[in-house]
Amino acid sequence: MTKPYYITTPLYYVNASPHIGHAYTNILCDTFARFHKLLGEEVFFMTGTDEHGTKIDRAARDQKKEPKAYVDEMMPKFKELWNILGIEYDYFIRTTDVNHKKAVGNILRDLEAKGEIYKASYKGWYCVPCESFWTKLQLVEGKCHDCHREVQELEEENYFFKLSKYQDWLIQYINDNPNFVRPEMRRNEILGFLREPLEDLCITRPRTRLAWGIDYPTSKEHVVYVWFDALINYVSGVGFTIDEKKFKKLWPADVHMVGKDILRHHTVYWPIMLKAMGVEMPKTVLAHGWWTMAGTKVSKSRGNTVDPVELSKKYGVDAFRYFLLREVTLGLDGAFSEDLLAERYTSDLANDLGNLWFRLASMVDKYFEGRIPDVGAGLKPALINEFSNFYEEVTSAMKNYDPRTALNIIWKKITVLNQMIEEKKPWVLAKDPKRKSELAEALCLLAEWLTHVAVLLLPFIPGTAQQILKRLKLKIEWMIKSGEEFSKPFLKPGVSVERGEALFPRLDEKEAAQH
Ligand code: ME8
Repeated sequence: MTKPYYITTPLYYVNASPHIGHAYTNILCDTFARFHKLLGEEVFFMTGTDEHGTKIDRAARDQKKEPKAYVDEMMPKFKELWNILGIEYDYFIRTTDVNHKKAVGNILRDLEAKGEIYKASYKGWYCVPCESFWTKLQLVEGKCHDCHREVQELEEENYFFKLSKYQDWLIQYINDNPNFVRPEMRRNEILGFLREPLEDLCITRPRTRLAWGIDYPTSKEHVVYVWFDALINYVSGVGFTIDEKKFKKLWPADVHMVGKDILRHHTVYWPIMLKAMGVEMPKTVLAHGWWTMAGTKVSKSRGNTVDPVELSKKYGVDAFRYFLLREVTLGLDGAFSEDLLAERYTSDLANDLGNLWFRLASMVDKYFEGRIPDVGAGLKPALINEFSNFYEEVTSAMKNYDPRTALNIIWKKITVLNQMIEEKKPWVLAKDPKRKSELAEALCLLAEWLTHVAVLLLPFIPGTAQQILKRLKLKIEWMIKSGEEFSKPFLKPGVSVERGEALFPRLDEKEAAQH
């Protein structure tokens, strides 16, 4: 039995509502998950929320709430957004889940028993207003890393995880496994970082300073550092130390999708934690870039967030998904502007895809009473190759984690189909009864191609792709297991087509309809 494709998102902090950045990561993962399902694979897609630590504790206190009550109130905002955006996850994990907490305790006990953890006195620099503890290296000109205010030296007892012991192993591992850290520029960045000696990682906080965390299993005075807790979700969510059968079925993850901001946690701390635990490495950590506005990262702390719900309402979920997937190459930063989104909507979706559907359906209506003409054995065998090349190209881009290229290939085809209409001029053929079979063949060919386009669009813009297939009376639960299967015609001869409303109404009309 082949192992299911296991894909994860980061667990988002619940101290603010999700914004376009969080939406981007989840849309990427959803698209890959759907693509692998389309290929007939079993998929396990996990997302969730990171609910412990100083940030959350402080946000709760600011609102005069208990941390647990606060996270219970905030978490549903994420589920609601995933629902709106059509994110089909299989499991939603919260770091406050009982099973997760159990797994963290089990792992720590085991690592302590193996001698991977030690207790030591820790000197650091503490910023009182930020309630943050910094190492000397993290200070910025001797001041707090975040707020640049004065810090004071503090000493406290903590538990440490032996990161440094595994530095040489990690460098070797990253060198030997070119797909472990992607894209390549991030791999180089991490190898650069590893040229400096690694410090052991302080994995606890004294309860007197921070009580909102998972209990450290062997000391009542400490709670677990939020990152050590959160990273474990990738294994606890699939049953590690709780349900070994499930774990064996799903681990290792095929890909941890993350933003470049948390690359180091995922490509230094996490692999070393797994190595010390004696657990296999995930196949790939893939770091995407940032959405920026006016040159700065969109983020809750900078207060320049873009609301995905508003944009999805205004342009439609598929247009929002399409824009994020098409506008930037996965791995690079992207400058967000609503004008660009509106431009993509009009040019690519309304004009290219929307019009293609509209013209085809109208001609089938007008010349063949709404039925796709039956051309018998008509479609040329050469087409089989064309379908299968199309499938191979798109699939290979997606297997290479490059949804932008996949969409470029699909849109190139859409352009060719629109050109075909211009060249064939079905309205001229229709005037000549002797050319009726030529007309039938042209429309049948267009309809077949559009069907193949729609099938490959299912993972990217699921609502629209399903709509097209529905209008062509095709069932929408697609599974293609091979290029060969994709090469066959999909349409039933003589099927009646439902023209329907415009797939992407003009923006001015859409706006008028919303008021
Ligand atoms: O870091 N552009 O949570 P977080 C693109 N809890 N993606 C962005 C983005 C932007 N401007 N802003 C945020 C945490 N993201 C930890 C993770 S994992 C075990 C723990 C996305 O709420 C991107 O995926 O700060 C980034 O890595 C993540 O949100 C950070 O979310």
